[in-house]
Amino acid sequence: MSSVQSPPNAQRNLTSIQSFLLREEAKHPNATGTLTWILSALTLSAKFIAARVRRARLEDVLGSLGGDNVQGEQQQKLDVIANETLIRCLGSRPGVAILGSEEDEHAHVLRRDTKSDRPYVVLFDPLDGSSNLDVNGGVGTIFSILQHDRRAPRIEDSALQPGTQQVAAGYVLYGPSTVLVLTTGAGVHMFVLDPDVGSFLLVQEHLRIPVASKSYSLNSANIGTVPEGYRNYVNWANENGYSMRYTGAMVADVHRTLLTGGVFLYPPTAKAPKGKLRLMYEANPMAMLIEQAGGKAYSGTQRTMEQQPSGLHERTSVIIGSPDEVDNVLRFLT
Ligand code: FBP
Repeated sequence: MSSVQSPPNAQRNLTSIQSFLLREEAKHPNATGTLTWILSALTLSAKFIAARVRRARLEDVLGSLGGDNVQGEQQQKLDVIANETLIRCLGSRPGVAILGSEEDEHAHVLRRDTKSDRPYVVLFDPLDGSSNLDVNGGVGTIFSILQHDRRAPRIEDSALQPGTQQVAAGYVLYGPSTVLVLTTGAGVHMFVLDPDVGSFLLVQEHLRIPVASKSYSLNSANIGTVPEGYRNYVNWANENGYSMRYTGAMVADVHRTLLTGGVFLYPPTAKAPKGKLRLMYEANPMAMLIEQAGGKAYSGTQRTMEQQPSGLHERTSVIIGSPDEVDNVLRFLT
């Protein structure tokens, strides 16, 4: 009789993300199952992308393609691979009317006949922080799901809804382990990919962000060109024993902030007067997750998710994290 004890977690939480989603779906008698379909397409994409990221150096898919994407940023080979993977997985699912990607200038309109049902809009950043790839740093996929808005003047404008309209949001962090964090509006839940089983297993339900923690995260190289209020906040935090952590990948910095508390900031800068991060597929989904976990998310002094978007790739400033720490930043901006 072998004496090797399997770790308690594996015994307790043999809940795959599929069974978790079906359990959540069963709580909504009018659910059509389409959202579950879309979320399973996203988890399938994450497994493919995780495998490619893991083998990137071995398969020589690191580095840039030499061209820029619609954001004017160097496009990494894996940006394109991740983008194509998501479009192939989501594109085959019924119920997806529109896809919007950081890597593509225009939204992909997959369905125009939306009279019979209410399909969804899926927006995503295929590989956030991709400049970290070459140095084996954490990178991730961020996604936001909205219901299609038939009232939109042009069908692709259906995506331009405030973050408060999101029905689901999440991210995948491709780090030492592959972690998926998800909300469908009923709390925040964390899954880890078991590479042996090939399934995302539930490891924590109803995550809550710590109310306060003396830690902030921003690119301090920009401190010279951010508005004065942010500089005053950073000086105050440094004088009050705060630590600073920054990886250069929003997914990794927000994940750490969700688990250990603190605040992540990307203020307006001289280079990016509106902020660098994208509202639709970076700031809004992260805002929904953090608010669902008891935190706060602001752009300047406005709640991020209340902003009315005007374009798929519009940028915004970000202050996101523990409620008390976000309040500490806002004190210096008002
Ligand atoms: P993409 O990699 O998806 O373009 O995301 C932008 C990003 O890399 C964020 O993940 C990160 O928070 C930020 O830019 C880092 O910017 P900077 O290098 O200016 O600090």
